[in-house]
Amino acid sequence: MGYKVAVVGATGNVGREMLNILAEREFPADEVVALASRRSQGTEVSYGDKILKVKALENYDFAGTDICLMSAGSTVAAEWAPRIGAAGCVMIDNSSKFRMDPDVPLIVPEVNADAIAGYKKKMIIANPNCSTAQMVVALKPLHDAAKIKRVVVSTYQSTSGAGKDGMDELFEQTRAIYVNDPVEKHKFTKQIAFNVIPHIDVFMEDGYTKEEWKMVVETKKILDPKIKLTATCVRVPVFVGHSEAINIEFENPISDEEAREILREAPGCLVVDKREDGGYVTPLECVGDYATYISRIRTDPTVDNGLAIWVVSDNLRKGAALNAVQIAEILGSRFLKKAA
Ligand code: 11C
Repeated sequence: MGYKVAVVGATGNVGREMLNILAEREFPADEVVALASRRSQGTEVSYGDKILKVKALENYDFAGTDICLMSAGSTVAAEWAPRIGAAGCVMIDNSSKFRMDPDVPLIVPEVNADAIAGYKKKMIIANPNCSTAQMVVALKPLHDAAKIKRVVVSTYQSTSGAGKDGMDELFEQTRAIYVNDPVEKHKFTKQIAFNVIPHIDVFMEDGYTKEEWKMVVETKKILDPKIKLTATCVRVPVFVGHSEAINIEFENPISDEEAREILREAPGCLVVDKREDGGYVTPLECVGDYATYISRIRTDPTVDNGLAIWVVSDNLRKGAALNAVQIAEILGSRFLKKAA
């Protein structure tokens, strides 16, 4: 007997990818239910070669559902978490609502899969922010090898991180510029077409943005609270795929060649680092893939034991849907143990 899985937010960018990945990876589900707000009721979404009709979340009874993949934002997650848990269903939440709750595990399977065991306290497991997820996949094997002291990261984040509206705004502004129409701004505070915007999520009192703060606190919770990290998060005119330029300072010596060999063997990582024209990965090339790609591995000579790397991944997949499905797979095989 397999699992009954509900995907909440099934019509969104991430919800659709959750359904794709459940099917692609042949998650042992007897039944998959697509849920969304009443507005989307009846919308058809793909699950492998099947078409599912979206049901309204508000009418759904979670009794009998084993796992809920939630990608409907913090408000919906907070409202539904107690009801979902009370029905005996484990919620894997993609929002930021529960990430820093000490009673909720925050998981990237390649880094801290064992912490999933903590789900029993609240029946919730949190999925990290996309920019954190791909970064810690690359940092973990290097941390194990040479102990990271400090990280300086600059991100180049695609518009899909801001949802379908963000992607539409990039498309519409680009079209408007080519046909000489007025450029309209709705989702982003400045024009995103042919531009970059050093601002993701709200500003905090110290001048950092919440996206930058999330990278700090989530890395500490997932990987190691002792790691110091500073981030600058930037939105770029790319549809899918987040990129990150990361400078790492280690406690112990590690050469670029050692780092390359370690990353080649590391789970979830794919090294493409030819030190020649085009011998690196760009966001366009990572779309639809599972891997976290690592390129441009080189020594940072400005600090003792320093490295610089370039990390690219599909933010809708490893940054969201894939990570959630990987968590569900481990939850199923190690804890719920329902499927054969
Ligand atoms: C972005 N990283 O690119 C954000 C999207 O906390 O889950 C995901 C926000 C989050 O805009």
